[in-house]
Amino acid sequence: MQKKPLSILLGVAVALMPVLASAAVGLPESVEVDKGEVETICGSNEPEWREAQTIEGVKIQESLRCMPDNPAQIAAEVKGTNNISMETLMNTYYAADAIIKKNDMDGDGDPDLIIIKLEVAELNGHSPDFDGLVPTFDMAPGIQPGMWVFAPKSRGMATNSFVGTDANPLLRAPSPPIRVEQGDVVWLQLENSHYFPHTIHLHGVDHPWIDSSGEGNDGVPQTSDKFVLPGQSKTYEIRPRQPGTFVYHCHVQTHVHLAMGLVGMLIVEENRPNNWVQTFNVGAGQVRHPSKAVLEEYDSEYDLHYHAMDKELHGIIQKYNDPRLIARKMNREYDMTDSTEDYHTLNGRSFPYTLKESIIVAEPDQNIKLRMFNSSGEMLAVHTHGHKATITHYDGVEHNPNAQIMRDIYDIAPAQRNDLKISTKDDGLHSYGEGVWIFHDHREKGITTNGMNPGGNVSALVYKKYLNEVGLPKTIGESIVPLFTKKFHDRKYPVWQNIDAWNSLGEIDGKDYKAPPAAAPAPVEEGPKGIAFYDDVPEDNSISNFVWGLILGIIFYALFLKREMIMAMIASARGDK
Ligand SMILES: [Cu+2]
Repeated sequence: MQKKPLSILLGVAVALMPVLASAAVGLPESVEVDKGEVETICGSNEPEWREAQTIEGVKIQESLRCMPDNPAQIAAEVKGTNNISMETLMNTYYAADAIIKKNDMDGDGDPDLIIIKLEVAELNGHSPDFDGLVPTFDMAPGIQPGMWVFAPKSRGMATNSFVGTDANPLLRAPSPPIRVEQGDVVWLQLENSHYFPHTIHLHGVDHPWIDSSGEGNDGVPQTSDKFVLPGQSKTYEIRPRQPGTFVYHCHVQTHVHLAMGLVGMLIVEENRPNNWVQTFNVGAGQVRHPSKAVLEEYDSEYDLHYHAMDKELHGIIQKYNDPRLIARKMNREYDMTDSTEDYHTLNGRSFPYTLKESIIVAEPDQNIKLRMFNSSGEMLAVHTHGHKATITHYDGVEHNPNAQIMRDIYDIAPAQRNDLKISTKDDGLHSYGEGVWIFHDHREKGITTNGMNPGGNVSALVYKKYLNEVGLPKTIGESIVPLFTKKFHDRKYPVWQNIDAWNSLGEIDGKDYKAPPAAAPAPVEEGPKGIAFYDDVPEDNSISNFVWGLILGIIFYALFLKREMIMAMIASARGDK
């Protein structure tokens, strides 16, 4: 008699099991997420800027990238702002005294006294006038870290126009590569247009410790130099006896001032007759007027400046305007030893913007000179796809030509420089042939932006036949167009949405999350045939599961109630007594 309630309970439980099981596999549906607006990728610059041309007698190489340099600006950089027409000068943002070149002291056809003026600019800083940043420089779509850079002395406003906040083209990251000729008398004048003290240290460049007037000339406040205070200026005197790829950087609170961007390449070109070198290479990348010595051995030349940023440090100048507060936050509260590099850049930008400015354009059987510089806080391991380059110079000093080695990974310690020779000879060693070959840091964090991939310092060596008419690589993989959205860099973009015809890997709404997402449909066209049981299962699983469970429950319950009778029947069938 007591068995009955227990039997009923068990029966009900069995009957409800399919319903519970159905609830557990009831998965949220994939939803399609709006991917936001794609930027105009190319087309902001004048197309004729990409052509090979001669301005003011200056030969300017072709530049097939999507955002080429302004040729008038290159003419000013080669001839000096004092030796060009007013018309050419007005086509640039240079101040009239930004680059003065004169005095052919050795009579070899090029000027030997070079006066270069540098200012200090803040990019993406807090505006005292409105709730936004100014002047703005985009590292990637919607990514605007606060930075300080050395910039050539410019004319007019810091912004491009009255209506926007975009920085004028001379105010940008990285601090520009500077080129001088071996033996030149160079006066590098720092006009401190910033709110903090700074100096310039000439790293690796031959320079006397004190200048001709007995003042410090090494840029180090603790040993030789007074601070160059806001509004002051100071001239560093250089007469480099050795050529090479070197560095200039601020030496005040170096750990943060260098990380903020006050660091650039300083290249001393070998002395040759009639050698007018391109004093600035704003934005780095292709050198459109290579020196005589470079052209003896190479078809083209590129400056590749790698830098990395901790968003916490670079956010400080976006929160405060008062220099006293910024000094305390940056130099007393911020702890560099706890920092993490979040942004990894090549020539001031991250992928995909690197494809607009920092591609290397090649043709078969060429020699290309790369000058690589690492101003990040960690070791880099740059890898070239499809090519093994020869390392010709370390830190500006030529490696014994008989001992030069070829690699496909180039390790570069912080502040180090590697000069590379890339040969595009298709022999399976130097090059594997034509294509769109990326080159990137092989520390995996180097290919991320704020920890998200694709991003970081990735760019590409592109053979001319794989470049389209606006200067973008003709890629044949997944489309890169969606990466040119703020939404992607704002982490709002689904990882795999629309990669398949079924849109099986869209997004689900996290708030209603109940169970793991459904598996992708198996890539078979038809399911197994001929099993009537499966074919007859209705589409709606929860109702059919319930009906089948109920029938099975009733059967089991009936069997349970009649168990004695059934056992007796079995016994009699077996012939038991
Ligand atoms: Cu400084």
